[in-house]
Order: sequence, then C-alpha cells, then structure tokens
Amino acid sequence: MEPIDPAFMALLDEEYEKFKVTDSHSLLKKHLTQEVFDKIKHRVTAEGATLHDCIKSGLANPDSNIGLYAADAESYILFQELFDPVIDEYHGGFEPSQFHPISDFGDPIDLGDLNELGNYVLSTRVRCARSIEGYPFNPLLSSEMYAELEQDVGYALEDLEGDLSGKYRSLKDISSEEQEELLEKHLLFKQGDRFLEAAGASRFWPEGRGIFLNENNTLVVWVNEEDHMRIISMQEGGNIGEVYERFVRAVTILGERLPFSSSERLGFLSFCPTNLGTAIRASVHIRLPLLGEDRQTLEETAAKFNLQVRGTSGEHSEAEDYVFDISNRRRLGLTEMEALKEMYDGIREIIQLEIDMEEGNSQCRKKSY
Ligand code: ADP
Ligand code: DAR
Repeated sequence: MEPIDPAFMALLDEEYEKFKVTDSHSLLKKHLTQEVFDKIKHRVTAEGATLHDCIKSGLANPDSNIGLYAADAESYILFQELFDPVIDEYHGGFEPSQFHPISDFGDPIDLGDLNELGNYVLSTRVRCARSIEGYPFNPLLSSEMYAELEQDVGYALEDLEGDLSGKYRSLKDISSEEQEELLEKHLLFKQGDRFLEAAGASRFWPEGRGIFLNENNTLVVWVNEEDHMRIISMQEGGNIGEVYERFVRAVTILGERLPFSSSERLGFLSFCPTNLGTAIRASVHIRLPLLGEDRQTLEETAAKFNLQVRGTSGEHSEAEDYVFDISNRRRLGLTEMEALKEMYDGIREIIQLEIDMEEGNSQCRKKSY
C-alpha cells in the first residue's frame, strides 16, 4: 500500500491536537494516547483504511461514547493498539490474549416468557450484525460495492421459506410516508445519525440500502444501514423463546448462503467494536412507571446484570410514557445463549424490582389510611 500523503498526515495531526483538548469522555479519547497515535498513525491496511477512517466520527463528535469504528476487517489487527483497549473496556473485560468462544445458540426452548402476565413487557426483539467476507466496511465501500452487497444478500433472502419468507425492498423504492410508518413501528432503521454520518456510513445513500420483511413483520433484515446486515426477530409480548427460535433459524439459513466475516479472536466482525463476537442485542420494550422515576436505581440495577438502558426509539432516544429499550450490553467473550440468559435474568430482576416498588407503595398507602 502507498504511504500516507504528508499533507494528509499534517491534517490528521492537526485534528488530533484539537481533539486532545476537548472534554470528550469517549473511549477513543481515553485510549488514543499520544504514544498510541504516533505509533499507528502512518499505517494503512491492504484495502486502504487509515487511522483517520476509523476515528473520524469520534473526532467530529466529542460526545461519542465510543468514537471508533473499523473501516475494514484488517483495521481490528493493524490498529490493535487502539482497538484492543476499547474492546476490553466496552465488553467488560476482554484482554488481547482472550478468544471469543465458538458459537453456541443453545436451545431456545430453555427460554420461556419474560412476562407471562404481559403487564410490563410490550415487545421483545433479538438482533445481530453480520458482515460479508470480501467487502470492507462503510468508509471504504464504493457505490458499486453497496449495490453488489445488496444483490448478494437479496439472493440469500429469497431462500427463506415458510414463516420466514417475505419480501426485500430497496430503500429508494419505499415512499417517505411508508418509511415513516415502518419507523414508527420500530421496523425500519433511523436515518441521519450524526455519529454514523461522520463515520462515513451514509455515503451514496440510499444506494444499496433496504429492508426485508416477512409476512407478519416478525423477521426483519436491514441491508447496509450501519452493518452489511442486521438480522432481527421481534414480536409483541415477552415470549423471548419464540423470538429467539425464529432468530436462530433465520441466522442459520442465511449463514449457509452467505460467507459471514469473522475472526478466531473477535468472533463475528462488525463496523462498530461494540457489536463484535455474538453481535447480538436482545431487548425488550418494557414499561416501568416506578423505576422510570428513579433512573439511578434503574441504571444501577441494569449495570449489575450487564444490561443497557436505551429510550423508546433505541439508541440516542428518550423513553416515552416510561417505555424503555433494555438489552444485553456484552456481546463478546460469551456464547449466544449466555448473552440471552444474561438478558433474561436481568429483565426478570428488573420486573421483580418494579413489582416490589409497587407493593412498597401499596403498603405505604395502607399505613397512611
Ligand atoms: P440496534 O438495535 O440496531 O442496535 P437501535 O437501538 O437504534 O439499534 O434500535 C433499533 C430499533 O429497534 C429502534 O427503533 C428501537 O426502538 C427498536 N427496538 C429495540 N428493541 C425493541 C423491542 N424490544 N421491541 C420493539 N422495537 C425495539
Ligand atoms: N454513538 C456512537 C456509537 C456507539 C455504539 N452504537 C452503535 N454502534 N450503533 C458512539 O461512539 O457513541
């Protein structure tokens, strides 16, 4: 690969000097020390990824939590002095010497209903990110590559049968009104995320972007949003066993038709390092009127079970009517079933805490009579 142009290096040096004095609390700010920066800044991957390609979102958005994306699979290796400490910290301890375990989806029958009475959990969703071997990630994808990726995935989706069968539609063929309807149903991805835009994930938009939906909208596949693919199983209620069973069947069938990109150490590879390993996020939309008024207790309880609390519309959104999106935070260093169990146990605890708070309140009311 050609060495980096001196003028480009001067610009990167200048951007880094400005970034160093921001009050950013991102993992990028914490781990891109001057020593690491000087050591890796001249490196370029075989496909042409530079350090700037990986850190430009965090440089432009000092309020990032992470601030770092891999521009291609090799970035995780070539810039490991930066990626490894970020991965270790985000995934709750995953040292450079550790290896992600072999996939084990377990038996979905072991997972029942999170909330049989249906009085807290409104809906349940299990999603994973998947990248396709032979293609880089957003900053290096050309318009032609986006179109090729969309075609490759489209062919594989045609092989989904029975309750998984459905239709793929390119985003450019969906009216803005219908896009809004799908977004309100939490089926379609949000657009205009400034972190992803600054990371180079919106180039040539909407070329190669689209969504697959099965007949009853319980299986969804996003193409070329943040990752090459997001495979999503979701339904109303808390029956995570059913949601996960459908998810496992779809991922398995698609994995037999597409070469998913993975590494022995990091498992399935993704654009953002937070989605490595299993790349799974299992979530509920759960209404918590009491815990919702005590956000510190909610966050502390979630953290105890390695859960993450998001707003009603997912990342970077607020809760509406006390409906939270709560999911597993760890995706790397544990198997698929372990990630699901960690989420299952945490959600059950949170529901019990909400019940205890209700009972506590009712006891107080009785005493006050
Ligand atoms: P991702 O899940 O891809 O990491 P987001 O946090 O942006 O990204 O969530 C994507 C969409 O999925 C959002 O519209 C969010 O509201 C929706 N979502 C997440 N969990 C659930 C759930 N349990 N039920 C319904 N929609 C959900
Ligand atoms: N907001 C960005 C991304 C963090 C993880 N979310 C993803 N990958 N969708 C940040 O750096 O905070």
